[in-house]
Amino acid sequence: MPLSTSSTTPQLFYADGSPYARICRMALREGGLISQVREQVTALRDPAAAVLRHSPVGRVPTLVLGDGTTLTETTLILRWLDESGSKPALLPRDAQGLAAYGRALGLLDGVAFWNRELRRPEAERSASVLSYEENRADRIADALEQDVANGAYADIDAATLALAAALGYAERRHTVWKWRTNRPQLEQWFTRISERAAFAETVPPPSGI
Ligand SMILES: N[C@@H](CCC(=O)N[C@@H](CS)C(=O)NCC(=O)O)C(=O)O
Repeated sequence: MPLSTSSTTPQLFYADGSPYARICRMALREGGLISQVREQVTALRDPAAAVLRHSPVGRVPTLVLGDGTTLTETTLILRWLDESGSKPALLPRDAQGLAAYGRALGLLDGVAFWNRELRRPEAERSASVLSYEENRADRIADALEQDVANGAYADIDAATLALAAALGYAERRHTVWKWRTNRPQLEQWFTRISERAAFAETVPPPSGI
């Protein structure tokens, strides 16, 4: 399916701290579609946020197509990129690839939830949520340490981009989690992926957490 002409260029709404939007931003670069989609920064959790003019969901990533159709959810946007000619294709087709993508997204969801709890005033934080999410992140990262040692997350696809976004988020916006400790394989993997232009061009600002 060819992409739209310039008057109807699709717009990808993102926030520079969002790891989900970063998956799509890296995907655009890795898949050769960056010149055909306009990236548009938006505020979040703000009634004046630009993205709210297109979607009541108000989250990023949000992809607004030339005809006004609006896609939310990272995986659905990756699917649209694949159908629009992303090379390489991003969404895995086999069960192993899907499992790897799900595992990386599970890590990202958990860490994002943990981070959200830390952004609440200290008196409102739940110690049990913090502890549960830290344990979940460690548990998944221990499994990922083995996966990477066994050769997983080697291709440029949704699984690899999601893992890069999750660890990149931990690195800059969730530094309370010391994910590198006792995980040399994951650390080496992260060093390698960090060298890619798609990664370097989308590094999020630090959050202070
Ligand atoms: N399940 C969504 C998650 C997206 C998400 O949580 N985005 C966050 C930024 S990292 C957001 O837009 N938060 C603003 C809000 O919740 O209003 C996806 O896969 O795209």
